[in-house]
Amino acid sequence: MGLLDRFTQRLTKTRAAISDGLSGLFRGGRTIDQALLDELEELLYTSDLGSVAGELTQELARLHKRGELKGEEDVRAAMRAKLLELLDGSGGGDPAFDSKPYVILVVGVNGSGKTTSIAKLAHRFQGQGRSVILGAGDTFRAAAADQLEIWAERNGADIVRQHKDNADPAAVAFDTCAAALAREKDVVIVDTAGRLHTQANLMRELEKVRGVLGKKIEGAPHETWLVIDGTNGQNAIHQAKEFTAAVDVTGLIVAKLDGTARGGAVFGIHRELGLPVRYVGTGESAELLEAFEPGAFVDAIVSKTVGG
Ligand SMILES: Nc1nc2c(ncn2[C@@H]2O[C@H](COP(=O)(O)OP(=O)(O)OP(=O)(O)O)[C@@H](O)[C@H]2O)c(=O)[nH]1
Ligand SMILES: [Mg+2]
Repeated sequence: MGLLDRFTQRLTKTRAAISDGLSGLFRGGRTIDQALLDELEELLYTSDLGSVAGELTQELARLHKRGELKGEEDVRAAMRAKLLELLDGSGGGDPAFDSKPYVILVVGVNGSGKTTSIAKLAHRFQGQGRSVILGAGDTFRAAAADQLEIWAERNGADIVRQHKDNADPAAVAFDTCAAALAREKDVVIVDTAGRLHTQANLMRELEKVRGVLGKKIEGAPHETWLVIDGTNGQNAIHQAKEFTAAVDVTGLIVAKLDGTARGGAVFGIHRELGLPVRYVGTGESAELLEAFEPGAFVDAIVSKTVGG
């Protein structure tokens, strides 16, 4: 099954909101007028396109005035073009892996999907024949390391952790790098806490972890990926900005896009943060992480359901 089919199958709620919503608007042979465009705008807000919704409908109104928008098919085509334009430069996928070990630091607010996404990344990279070692840098809760360890044991990935609450995450980062070098691992992925007593503490801790990684391994972290909870839609953008302001984030992972109609937030997220979307999470199990591809994503949520 290709990526478009997998997206279509997993992003059902966002697809229902946008694609099926569009079919609904045109039911009964309605023609395009301002009322229809207003309803379309509302529908786009529902799927969390935010400021993009107004922009998109203005563009459609402009095309309609020029006589270039005759019916449903034209609307879908114009939406597709505009949405693709909004995702320009957002495409992600795997990094170059041009260092060994290649070090990836994963950050994000608590509950956003960091640890799950790390398990998925490790699964993906191992499937490509790379050896992976995980660093349980979320030392705020011992349970976080347990979660990662269970997964690592099940999948034969190495893990470095400490066995007490509030251990020093910088020490875990140090030990993980040392183990990666000694065992000649290809990829290091370091988990982090999503919450500390204050946001300032958290950002200071992340900087310290980054400093340790860079001291042990030249150029590390080679990537710092911010995990965003896709179900939080527009709200996630504000939280994400706190991270990107404090830490040099190089890419995004938008998790939980399967469970939400708010997948349209990806457009605002990319625009507001100006970062590539490397991957999206489309479910809880290890293989449900997709390299983000704007064309397939837009088609999956905008194209007409065959026979629908
Ligand atoms: N449906 C779905 N659930 C997901 C996805 N990614 C993560 N989750 C779920 O979201 C919840 C939180 O995920 P975690 O990976 O523990 O999040 P975290 O950022 O590590 O959380 P903290 O360690 O508490 O900061 C878990 O119940 C995951 O199963 C996804 O792509 N789809
Ligand atoms: Mg976690």
